[in-house]
Amino acid sequence: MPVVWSDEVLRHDPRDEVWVGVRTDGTEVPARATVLREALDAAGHPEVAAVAHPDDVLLEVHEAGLVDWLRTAWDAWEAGPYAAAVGSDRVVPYVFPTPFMTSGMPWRYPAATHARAGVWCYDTMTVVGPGTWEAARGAVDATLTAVDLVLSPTGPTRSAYALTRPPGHHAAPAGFGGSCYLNNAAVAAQAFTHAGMRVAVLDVDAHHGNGTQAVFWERADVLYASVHVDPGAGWFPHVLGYGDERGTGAGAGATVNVPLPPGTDDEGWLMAVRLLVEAALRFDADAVVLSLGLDAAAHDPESPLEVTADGYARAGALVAALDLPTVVVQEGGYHLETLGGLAVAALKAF
Ligand code: SP5
Ligand code: ZN
Repeated sequence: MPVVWSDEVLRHDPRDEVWVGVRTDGTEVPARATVLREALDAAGHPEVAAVAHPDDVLLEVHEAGLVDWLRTAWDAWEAGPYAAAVGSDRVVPYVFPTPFMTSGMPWRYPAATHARAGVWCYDTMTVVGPGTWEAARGAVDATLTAVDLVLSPTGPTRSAYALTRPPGHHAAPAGFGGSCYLNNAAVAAQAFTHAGMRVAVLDVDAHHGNGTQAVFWERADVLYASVHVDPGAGWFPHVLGYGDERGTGAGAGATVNVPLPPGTDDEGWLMAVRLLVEAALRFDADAVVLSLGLDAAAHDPESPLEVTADGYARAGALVAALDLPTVVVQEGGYHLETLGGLAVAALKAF
């Protein structure tokens, strides 16, 4: 299966992330993309260069305000006094105008550059630096190129893998966080709907993809189905991803969540993956977007799930057996020593 690659994805380097008020080592590092690329190349997957795409599909997924802010945030920060005055080399939000702050009143867009980040960013871990926009936008181009490959009538490929970084499934229409900026998987699904297809987004990242769920919450043409560690057990994104979230309006029933307890191993996790695949069958999907987080693996530092490489291989086989046009989008996965092997295992059956 082709691996769609853009050099741009290496340009985002969080360096550090601010967690519970302290700067800790960034987890979503550029080396993730490098180890994935090398492992997939060694396993014989051909590489295809990402092609630049216009903003139209992206702007159907995200509000223009968020996209414009992301495009300009670093330049605004650099122009401000922040580097010189306080030594800050990354955009980190400081005031969050939550509904509990604005209390239904007509609030204004902040005048200060340092107050703007919190309008769009909902945590302190997802910093913006030089190259963040270019990397996130390059990941969107890789994603749309993968969709093109799969939809091409002359193309020999029924599935393609977009080596996306930064990841995307926590990015909502107007809010980003969880190391995500632009929602690659949602962009892929939206692009498939332009071909008149019903799309199943199957999300096996260890965390609930609150952003993707938000994009399609009221949509009848895109199923969002996710297996993840139970937010009720204290895990990110904490406030969404419960089993009773099923979508609303036209989208009622087109959201499926299977939260699992910390410590769940292959057997329990694969049972949940089977539920996602069955949901895609019931939904009568014409295309699949697989949000492939590799952080459910046992060694991953960011999740307490205990999945093995064999578990990922079997999950890949379950999704591949749907035998539908499929775009695989890379999400989380942070254990650099095992990441490549996990990706190779997950893609083996395609
Ligand atoms: C795409 C994805 O997998 N995002 C995961 C976001 C969850 N991040 C939660 C971070 C919790 C604290 N981690 C401490 C890391 C210290 N550097
Ligand atoms: Zn994750």
